[in-house]
Amino acid sequence: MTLDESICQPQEMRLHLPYFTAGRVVEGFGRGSKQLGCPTANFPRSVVETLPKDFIPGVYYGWARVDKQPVYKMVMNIGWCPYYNNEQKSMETHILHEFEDDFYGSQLKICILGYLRPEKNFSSLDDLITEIKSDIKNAGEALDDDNCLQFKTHSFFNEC
Ligand code: ADP
Ligand code: RBF
Ligand code: MG
Repeated sequence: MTLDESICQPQEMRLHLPYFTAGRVVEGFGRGSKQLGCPTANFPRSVVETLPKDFIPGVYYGWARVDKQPVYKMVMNIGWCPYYNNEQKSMETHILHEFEDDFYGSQLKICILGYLRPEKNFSSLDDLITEIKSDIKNAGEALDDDNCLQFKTHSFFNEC
């Protein structure tokens, strides 16, 4: 089974996944995602602007590498965060690993493999956090599939 057949949904995303990109980690909205148990490494506008125009906003999973550290699982949000109604589109990556220190300014490489769900609004911050925890679990499980594991060692992560 090819990657397209197994995990690239919705249909329109078949053209774009897997999607590889990289950039420096910048300061995000400073809302204390870290305190909520879900720090997100934000990409600069230059990286967000290179996304294809028809790349669907939503929650995605894939692999991530910070500088020369190992490649880890990641889950990310792409869009305007309806709960916060942001004016600018963002790409924020939560890496499924406990880092000892922040890594602002580091190079972050990601490979996006699959789509989990659209961005949603929530009636409380607790509901948003509960949904994010479920996303983390779903991403972790999806990435254990052989169709995803093969991308963990992709040469993209070793190129300078
Ligand atoms: P900001 O609003 O500046 O993005 P966050 O509260 O989202 O702040 O924290 C993000 C920062 O936390 C990242 O830029 C990174 O330096 C650090 N960080 C530590 N652990 C992780 C992790 N597991 N995933 C993503 N970022 C992490
Ligand atoms: N923000 C939303 O407004 N709606 C969402 O459905 C949503 N889903 C997210 C899923 C994941 C896995 C992550 C990491 C973030 C998500 N966010 C969502 C973004 C969240 O609001 C953001 O990380 C914080 O506002 C900090 O910028
Ligand atoms: Mg962030």
